[in-house]
Amino acid sequence: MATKPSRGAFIVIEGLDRSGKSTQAATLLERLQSRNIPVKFHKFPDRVTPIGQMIDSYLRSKSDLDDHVIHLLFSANRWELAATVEQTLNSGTHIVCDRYAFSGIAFTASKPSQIPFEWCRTPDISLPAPDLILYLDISPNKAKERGGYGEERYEQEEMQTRVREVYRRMREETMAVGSNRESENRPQWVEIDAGRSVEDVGKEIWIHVEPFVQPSGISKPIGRLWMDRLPSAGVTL
Ligand code: DGP
Repeated sequence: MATKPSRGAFIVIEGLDRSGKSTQAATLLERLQSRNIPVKFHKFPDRVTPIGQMIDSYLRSKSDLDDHVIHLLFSANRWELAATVEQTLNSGTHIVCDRYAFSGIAFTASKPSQIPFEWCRTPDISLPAPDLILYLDISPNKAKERGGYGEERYEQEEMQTRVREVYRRMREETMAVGSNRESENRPQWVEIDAGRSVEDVGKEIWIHVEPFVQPSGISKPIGRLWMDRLPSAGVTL
């Protein structure tokens, strides 16, 4: 029987639309469950909650909202589950999560309204931080060839090209070596070539995930996203 780790690992899968995130999340869950490793799955946006239903309606172009408003709803949708995420991790269960705050920045900052990157980050500051981000990289051209493309609002090649650029910026930022405590606690960002077969991508994902799901667990406390981006000097909150 598998022993419970000190806390579970928070593993996020990110990428462009049709990069294979949902398929890979399902494969990863199966792998973990077949080894009796405790794991829970989350997907953002969670379209079931009242906020999620508003997001769903927007994504399917059944309603229209100001770009700032929908951005804040996406963020609120993550905050709705933040306490549950923490409880789950602290109970020793791992989390596999399909999209998170990185999608929030990537998609909003890529819109023609040119909302600044830093504005997009702000509402998600201090959310529970993932330990590992698996970024499935695919060219927008290749993603377009995959089934179901174009059904929802953001599934256009030009938009996805900008989204990819913003993801690249976040990758560089996350991987940059900093000197302060917050940066030591930053998640690990792994870029995976998602243009390959489902099996090959799945195998590579497992190589990166395995060290995070050992029985010894994760010993460091759950991090908080982007705390180093809070205004500091002389500001009392
Ligand atoms: P999915 O259910 O994974 O297909 O995602 C739905 C769409 O919403 C997809 O085009 C990516 C986009 N999206 C996901 N999270 C956010 C977010 O936080 N903000 C914005 N603007 N878009 C997001």
